Amino acid sequence: MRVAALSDIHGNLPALEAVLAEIEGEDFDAIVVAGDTVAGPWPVEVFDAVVRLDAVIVGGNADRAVLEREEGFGPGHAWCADRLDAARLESIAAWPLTHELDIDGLGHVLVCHSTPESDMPIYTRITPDTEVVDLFAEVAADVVVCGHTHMQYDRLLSTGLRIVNPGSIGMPYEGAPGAYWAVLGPDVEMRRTEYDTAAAAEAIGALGAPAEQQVEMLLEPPDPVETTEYFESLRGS
Ligand SMILES: [Mn+2]
Repeated sequence: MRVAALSDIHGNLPALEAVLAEIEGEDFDAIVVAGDTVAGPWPVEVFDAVVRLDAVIVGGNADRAVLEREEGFGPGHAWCADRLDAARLESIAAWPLTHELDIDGLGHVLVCHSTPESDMPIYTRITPDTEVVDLFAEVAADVVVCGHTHMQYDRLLSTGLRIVNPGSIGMPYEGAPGAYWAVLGPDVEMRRTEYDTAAAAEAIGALGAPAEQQVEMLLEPPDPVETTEYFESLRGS
């Protein structure tokens, strides 16, 4: 079984389309989406695209922020909610926090945005082992596939639990432009799909979407080492 793991699309349709073109050319049995799908410049188009894929989708904090029309956490959540009709908003509200599946070579896999209980905790590739172990103390899986921090990594905890973050399709903090995702099964293969980020940034500007921060990050992707240190400074504060 081969599964495409996508996360943090953040309403970036050109990025998603580039990845889907790559996926179409290969043999995948399933697609999982680890949250933060619709909050961004093309909420409707991205929602429709992932639903058409018959993908397994879990909810993220930014999807929840759209539903709650949250202000101050990031721009544009109410703008996104205004574009999604009642039926789509109802579907988004029904996205679960977790999904579990078995993948040959990896074992039992749990997909969640951050942890099975919450879409909010921040942990990175360098968060102390004991702290990440505590976050997943209740998890009976071989692998956790998560999103949330927009950086690819694959780490093994002292308990034997493997944490895989496929990175972000639509707003990566990787230093280099592109759409980041992963192939699951029989092992884990990290991918970066290139697309025209300058054209995407221009198209977002033409939409009038309140996504200045995303545009900035597409044009000048944040450095992953600095971003990891920044996230670590936020933890526990
Ligand atoms: Mn996100």
